This record gives sequence, structure tokens and C-alpha cells, in this order.
Amino acid sequence: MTLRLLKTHCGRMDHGGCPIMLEIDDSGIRRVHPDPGGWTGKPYLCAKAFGAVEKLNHPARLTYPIIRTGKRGENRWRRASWDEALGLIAENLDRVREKHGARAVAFCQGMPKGLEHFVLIRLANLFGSPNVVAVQDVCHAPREVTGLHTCGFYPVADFRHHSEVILLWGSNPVATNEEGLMGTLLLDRLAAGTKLIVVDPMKTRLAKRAELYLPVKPGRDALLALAMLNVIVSERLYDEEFVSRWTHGFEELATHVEKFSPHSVAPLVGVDSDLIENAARLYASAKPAAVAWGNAIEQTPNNFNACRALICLMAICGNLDVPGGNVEALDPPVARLGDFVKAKKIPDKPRQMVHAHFGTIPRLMTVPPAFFRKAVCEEIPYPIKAAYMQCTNPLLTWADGPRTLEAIMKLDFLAVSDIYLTPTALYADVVLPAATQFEFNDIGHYGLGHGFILARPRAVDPPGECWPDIKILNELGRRLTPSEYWYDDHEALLDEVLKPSGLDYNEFVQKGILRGEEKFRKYLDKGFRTPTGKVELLLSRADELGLPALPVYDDVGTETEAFPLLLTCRKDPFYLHSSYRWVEVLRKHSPEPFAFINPETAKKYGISSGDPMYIETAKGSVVQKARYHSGVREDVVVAAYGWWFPEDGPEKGYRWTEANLNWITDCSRPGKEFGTPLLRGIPCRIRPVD
Ligand SMILES: Nc1nc2c(c(=O)[nH]1)N[C@H]1C(S)=C(S)[C@@H](COP(=O)(O)OP(=O)(O)OC[C@H]3O[C@@H](n4cnc5c(=O)[nH]c(N)nc54)[C@H](O)[C@@H]3O)O[C@H]1N2
Ligand SMILES: Nc1nc2c(c(=O)[nH]1)N[C@H]1C(S)=C(S)[C@@H](COP(=O)(O)OP(=O)(O)OC[C@H]3O[C@@H](n4cnc5c(=O)[nH]c(N)nc54)[C@H](O)[C@@H]3O)O[C@H]1N2
Ligand code: SF4
Ligand SMILES: [Mo]
Repeated sequence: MTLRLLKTHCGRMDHGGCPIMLEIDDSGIRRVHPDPGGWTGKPYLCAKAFGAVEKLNHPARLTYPIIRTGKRGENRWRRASWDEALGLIAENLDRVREKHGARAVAFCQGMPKGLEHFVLIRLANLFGSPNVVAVQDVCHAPREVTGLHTCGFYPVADFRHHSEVILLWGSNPVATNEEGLMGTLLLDRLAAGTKLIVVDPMKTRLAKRAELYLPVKPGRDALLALAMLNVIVSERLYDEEFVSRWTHGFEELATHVEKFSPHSVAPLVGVDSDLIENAARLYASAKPAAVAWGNAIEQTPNNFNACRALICLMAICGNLDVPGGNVEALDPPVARLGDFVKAKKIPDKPRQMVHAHFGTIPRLMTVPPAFFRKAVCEEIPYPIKAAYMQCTNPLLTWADGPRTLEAIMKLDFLAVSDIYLTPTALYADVVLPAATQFEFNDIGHYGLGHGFILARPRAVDPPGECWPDIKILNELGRRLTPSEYWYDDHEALLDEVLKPSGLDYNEFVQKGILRGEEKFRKYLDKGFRTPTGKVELLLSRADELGLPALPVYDDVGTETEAFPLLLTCRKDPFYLHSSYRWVEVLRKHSPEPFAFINPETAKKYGISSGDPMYIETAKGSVVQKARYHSGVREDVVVAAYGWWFPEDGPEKGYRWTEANLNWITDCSRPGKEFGTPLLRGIPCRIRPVD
């Protein structure tokens, strides 16, 4: 028996990135080891990485294409060849394009997993549809696009250099590795003496290590940031030189934040005013300091303002684009995203995309699910009739599950590519079996703005007839769009990305990682890429773009007598969104949907730890099990998200509505800029299940 070791990078279990080594023999991957020679320094491996291997060999995995024979959701299928399945998809997408125009076909993606995301956008552009639907409304677009408008780039926390202070705001990188914000690098910084401030309604493991912990009420982050700005301005703790030379609208901001004194804001945000003051002083007096801002601040309709306020904070304290601050990471020499996805094929895309009709923020390049469903269900602003979905399970991951089901049922045609027959796949017309991490050559972290890409070479063959998504898309591209943009061998797509680096894929694998040049204070040469060339504390084009010129706070969800608690969530450290509940090693760690509540709150409602309880919002109710956690605010429920029960089988629909948090989230009043629903800070109540 031959035994070999392969160096690669973990992926698809969270945002990935840990350097690992696979021990492989003739029967497949035997073990996963941390790679001591990898880019993050200290070797590290978490429990999820073992799940990554178990999932490859899972008996219930999809291994051949299937075509629906019964009603949608009835779980009656017949086996099909790839040729037939792809032929049927091409025929239907073509039919819709001819009858309703290319824009009536949507291409949907969940969390980007690798190169497949960008190949999907390329396919959409070449097909002629401006409608790539993605979860960016709740994930990254708010931070990235707000960054572009405010300072001309997406400011990411720099964990590679020393920071005096890291302000961890609604982010939990030790469980999530958020887009390359590696938890291990953060832990290294803390070990080297960096002080930590944590803003989170739940006292996480990291919060316990913090100098200052601010248990904010969920959804009130913009307000808290405004109060910190108030302190920094009134106590003149800002970087005067940077402010006078490089910011636009400081006077206006200073006057504006006078209203948000810590004292007046404290009861609304649920944090003592002296704690707000101390956090502002600690952050502002540290040089350099980084704001590691997470997903939590993006998941409310008020996300534009929360992101704006935090960029103002970074800017006036002189922490933008300095080592150990919030930096613009430069890409390595790889294909430019716009070139790779063939963006020029639809020149008037910004006007054509469904969401343009709703006056969303300029430069938002993917359609928020709220507006996709409006186009499907109400044909506003025009009908969408068919969808191709890859790497996504929207019945669990999009807010307002009932509305998602309505949209899916109304589609003329739905194709899904996944590794498992998920609740969403159950409603498809055609389901394609995808190969996954370790089963094909892939590139990680391309296009994510963190300044590096990682090699993820094939370790084993996929089971049965599974194909990588990039191969599926290459073949669909050849059937539906001009063939000159596609290849006989889909792997040429990888070489196309790498071409400017002068490396082919194998040479890239030898290196493992490609990084962009490390360069700071780039604004000194050419200014900031904004209309004024400065950081726009006050947006100079606010009126023209229909945006608030200064960060404001809109109340989006307040406790009421009927719904006295605030509902929020976080990522489960052992799962990726709704994925992998069927993988036993992971299920052992996180066996059931647990909602974290303070024991005092639980007692008030007669709920013991471990008891099932109803969580109710104005939209409806779900059942999750109570888990006591004394570090959760007494007015908050931190629910589990993404839960269904694969063990119950597709015949019963895996009981996918029962514990599914997004069954009771609402999407009827999405935020104006990004079409974002309220996911953090929803008024709710709880009661025991009899
Ligand atoms: N209430 C609430 N809702 C949320 C969030 C929240 O915090 N709270 N978070 C939001 C965020 S940040 C995001 S990014 C979205 C995520 O939303 P989704 O991306 O829809 O999340 P997943 O449940 O991970 O769905 C991914 C699907 O891809 C499949 N899959 C895994 N590997 C592969 C592969 O290699 N190829 C293919 N074709 N399929 C594969 C999995 O089986 C799974 O069904 O959810 C958002 N929704
Ligand atoms: N294990 C695991 N890792 C993942 C994922 C996963 O599903 N599972 N998903 C991946 C994806 S797509 C993303 S976008 C990233 C997200 O990664 P993170 O940004 O780390 O996201 P979350 O875990 O959603 O939220 C972080 C913290 O916000 C807190 N929080 C909840 N509500 C609020 C609030 O209103 N305000 C504040 N300030 N804090 C709040 C939570 O308690 C949690 O500790 O993770 C990626 N990595
Ligand atoms: S932390 Fe994430 S990337 Fe690292 S080993 Fe665990 S699952 Fe993989
Ligand atoms: Mo995400």
C-alpha cells in the first residue's frame, strides 16, 4: 500500500485557510494533520477538519444526477446521465431566455467556497443575465461597498503586524476564520500582548480574555459606535494631523455626534456609559489599533450606518492603512476579477440588475435575495422564471423561509448543484452531484480582498459520478454561451486566474500561497479613491446617491410588551451554516439546535437547561433546546441557525421548518442600501414546550 502526504489548505468547513497535511493511501484520505510549515506559523487543527474527511465518504452523498418525476418536494426522482441532465438544464434556461430575456434567469450562490463562485458569475455574464443572486446582503457587501464609498477600499484588520489594541466587534474568528481573518493569528497577537476589546451580546471565549467587554444589545451597533465617536471627538482623542490632512467633513461629523453622548445612548445599547467611554479611550489612545469587524454588524437594515460609523472610527484615530490597523490588502499578481468574470459583457449591468429598481447602493454587484424573490413572486420590476443554484441552501439560510418556499414553487425551472439532497434540492427539477474540497484542484480566497490566494490541490477522486462545480459550469457554458470562453479541460480556468503570476497550477501548489505586495499608507501617493481624495466622513455625493451623508441610527427592532426579548444568532463552531448536520463526528460535538439564554431569563419563563422551548417572533415560532449560558445578556436569546434533521430522511422533508431560525425571520422591510433583513436584534419571546 502506498502512503503519501499532501500539503494543502483547509476549506469549506468555515472560511478556511489553515495549512494542513493529508495522509493518503489507496483507500483515500486516512488522516488530517496540521502543517507546521504553513503560512500561519504555528500548526493548528480544529475538530471540524476531521468532519471534512468523513463527509467525503458519507453513504447518503449525491453521486449521480437526478431528475424530478413527482411533484416539487415529493422526493420522486429518476437517475440521469450527465449529458441528459445538462441538456435539460440548458434547454430550460435557453427557453426562458428566448421567451422572457436572459435576465429572467438567475444564477444563485451561497457563501463562496472557492473558484466556483467566480466561474458562476462568468457564466451569468456570458449568458447575458445581470442577476447573480448571493447572500452578500448579509455577508461582506455591507463592509466592502461601504468601504469603497467612504475610503475607497475595504479596510480589513491586519493580524500580521503588531496592534496595541484589537477591537473585536461582532466577530468570532476563533470559530469562523472569517474570510481569512485567521483565529490562530489573532491568538498569536493576544499571546504577544495585544489588548482586546470585545463588543458582543454573548460573552464568548475571546470576550473572557478581553480588557474591556461591551455586552451590546443586538442590532444597536451603529448607535454604540456613534457614542464612541462622541467621546473621541469631545475629548479630542483623535489623530489631528490625519484628520486635518486626510478627512472630509470632520466638522460636520463632530457636530453630528454631539447628540450621541454615552449617557444618552447607554440604556438603548445596554452598555454602561463609563464602559463606552473607557472603550473609546483605550481604542483611540492605542497606536496602532485594528477593528476586527464581523458579520454581526452587517445583518440589520441599518448596516450601512454601522459600517460607516466604524470606518469613521478607524479613520479619525489614524488607523487606516497602517500596519496593525485596518488595511487595504493588495492582490497578488492574478487575473483581475472583472476580466475573469467577463464583466464587460453586460455594460449596463448596474441598471439591469433586479435590485437597481429598488434604489440600492451603487457598486452592489449581486442581487439581494429579498429582491430576487420579489421578481419571482410579483414580477417586480420584471419576471424571473428560472434559477441555477450552487453551494447554497436558501430554505435554511435566507431570511423569511415561507417566502423562499413560495418563490421556489413559483419558478418554472430550478436546477441545484450540491453534495447532499438538502431541503432546497428536494424542490429542484434537476439535482447535480458536486465534487467537493480535496476532490479537485481549486484556488481559495481569490477575490475576497484579503490579499492572498491559497492552493487546494486534489487529494482523491470524487465518488461515483460527482463533478467539481467549475467543470459543471464549464460544460454548461459550452452549451449556453459562446464556446471561445470555455475550455476542453475546465482546469484551464485555474491557469487563467494564475497567468499574471507566471505560474501554472502545479507550480502554485508547490508555493502553496501567493500574497500581494505589503505596502501601507498608499494614500500618501495618490490620496484616497473617493471623489474628494480623502476619507469621506461626510459623503460628498450623498444626495446624488440617495445615501445619508453622516452615519445615523435607525431603530430597526425594539422590544415590546408582547416580544420583550431580542433574538440574535452566531455561527455554530462545528458547522458551516446549514451544512453537514449529517456528518457524525460533527453531530457528536453539536447534536441539537441549542439556543443560548441566561439562566435568570430561563427561570423567569419556567425553562430548564436542555428543555425544548418555543422561540416566537411576529412571523411565527420554532422549537430549539434551551442551553444556559451566564454570559448571555438577560434580554437576549442567541439562537442556533441553519438546523434541519437529515436523519429524518427526505420523505419527511427532514423536518426543515421546525427548528429553522430563518422560518421566523422577516424580510418585508429590507434595508435600503443592501436589501438586508433584520437578523440580529429581532423582538421575540420564549415559552416552554409542554
Ligand atoms: N439567520 C441567519 N441567516 C443567515 C446567517 C446568519 O448568521 N443568521 N448568515 C448568512 C451568511 S453570512 C451566509 S454566507 C449565508 C450562507 O448561506 P448558504 O451558502 O446557503 O449556506 P450553507 O447552508 O452552507 O449552504 C451551502 C450548501 O452547499 C453545499 N455544498 C458544500 N460543499 C459544496 C460543493 O463543493 N459544491 C456544491 N455545489 N455544494 C456544496 C452544502 O451541502 C450546502 O447545502 O447564510 C446567511 N444566512
Ligand atoms: N464555524 C463556522 N465558521 C464560519 C461560518 C459558519 O457557518 N460556521 N460561516 C462563515 C461565514 S459565511 C461568515 S460570513 C463568517 C462570519 O464570521 P463572524 O463575523 O465571526 O460571525 P458570527 O459568528 O455570525 O458572529 C460573530 C459574533 O457576533 C455576535 N453577535 C450576535 N449578534 C450581535 C450583534 O447584534 N452585535 C454584535 N456586536 N455582535 C453580535 C455573536 O455572538 C458572535 O460571537 O464565518 C464564516 N465561518
Ligand atoms: S479552523 Fe477552520 S480552516 Fe482551521 S482546521 Fe478548523 S475548519 Fe479547517
Ligand atoms: Mo457569510
